[in-house]
Amino acid sequence: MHKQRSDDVYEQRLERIKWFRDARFGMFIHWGLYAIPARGEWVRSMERMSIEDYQTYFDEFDPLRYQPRVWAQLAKEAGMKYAVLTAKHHDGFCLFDSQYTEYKATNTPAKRDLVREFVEAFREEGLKVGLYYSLLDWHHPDYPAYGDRQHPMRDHPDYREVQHEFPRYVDYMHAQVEELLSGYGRIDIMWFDFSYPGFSGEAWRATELVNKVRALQPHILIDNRLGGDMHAEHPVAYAGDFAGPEQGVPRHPVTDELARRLPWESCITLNNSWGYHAQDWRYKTAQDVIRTLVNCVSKNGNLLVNVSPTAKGEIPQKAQSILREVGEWLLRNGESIYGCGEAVDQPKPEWGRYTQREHILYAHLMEQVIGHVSLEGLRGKIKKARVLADGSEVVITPFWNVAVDSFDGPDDIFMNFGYPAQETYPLPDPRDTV
Ligand code: H79
Repeated sequence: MHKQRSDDVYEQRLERIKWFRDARFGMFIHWGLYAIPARGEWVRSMERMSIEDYQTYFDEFDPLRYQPRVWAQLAKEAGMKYAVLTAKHHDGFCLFDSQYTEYKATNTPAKRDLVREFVEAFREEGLKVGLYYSLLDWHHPDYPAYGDRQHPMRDHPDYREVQHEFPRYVDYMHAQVEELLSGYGRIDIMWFDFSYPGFSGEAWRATELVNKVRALQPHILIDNRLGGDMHAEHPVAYAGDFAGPEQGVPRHPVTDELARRLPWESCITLNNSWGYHAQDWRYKTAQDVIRTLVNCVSKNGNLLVNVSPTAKGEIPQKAQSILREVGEWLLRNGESIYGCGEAVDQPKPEWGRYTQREHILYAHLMEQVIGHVSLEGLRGKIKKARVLADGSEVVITPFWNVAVDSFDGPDDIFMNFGYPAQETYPLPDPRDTV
């Protein structure tokens, strides 16, 4: 009986999450007042700034070159299929015109509902839209510093004397989530961030919250940061639709206690900051991003890559050029990413990774190989092999225990290891023994 219910929940999620699995690659956007100090989105906490210290950024926030259509076009060029914008980050500043606070973009010199423009522009470009909403709120007077280990005011001498009514904050938070999910059309992802151990789940009245979310947007996907254990055989209602590892890729496909595959999404920064950081020049290369994307897909996961728009509303040129380069690769190799997942019964090969869709196995060559690429365990199972990027034939040599022998091509594939155009080989029908 119980088992039946659990299976239903699992199956319903599989159905709901289909587009997400197909999409595989999305854009995270961290944008807010912290773009002005330009030292990352945690600046208020790290530098122990009071609300007053931070107020100057509110008073001058004026993103004159904010054109979300330009962001959406970049996301498309990058091959991304969805985007998630910080409607509110930990500093409590709302990019949307909330009726429940004055701490919002419409009250700054920007005078615009930045979330509305975002959802409209991204939808217009055919992208799915998600909203990030911080459960932490360092601005709201009823949000308790004692629950938040990194609250900017936590050690402030006067702070303990301030009267808090935490339930009022939770009401506020619920009301804002409802506002976002009823006033902005179809929202595809609700990305809550985050819970501390012991300050999670029902502390947020999470069951009630998730029920409201699903009532307003039945198709919506919810991340797993409200709390609860996604991996349980019978997860609580708020445990989420997908796991959300941050700044890393899991070593194996993510599974629950019954060893069933769970959807997941790794979110990573492009340099080392989420919010705009003017001095952070340590960007990943396009190759890093491509390899990380392949890594995720080879384990059934998605990749959400962050961009950090400036206070003026532009995505830095460096980030743009990296993402365009990734998009260039995806143009020729996207078939091995979108709608693909882990290879059935194929362990990770020595030279790279496999992804698979139905009967096509994609071999991503990521390491320099001398001589030949060994396709262990596939002897006699490959009908034919082609270079995905240009369609050219790859010679299979059964002599070497099933190997793709080196060959003279327009570009030697083994010199081109890992990047960019020719790393991917479709190997049709591995399960059809010839
Ligand atoms: O929104 C982004 C981050 O701001 C938020 N989640 C992503 C998506 C987040 N990152 N880390 N955390 C929340 C948990 C807190 C980490 C901390 Fe720290 C470690 C807080 C203080 C030490 C990271 C490093 C933030 C400041 C320094």
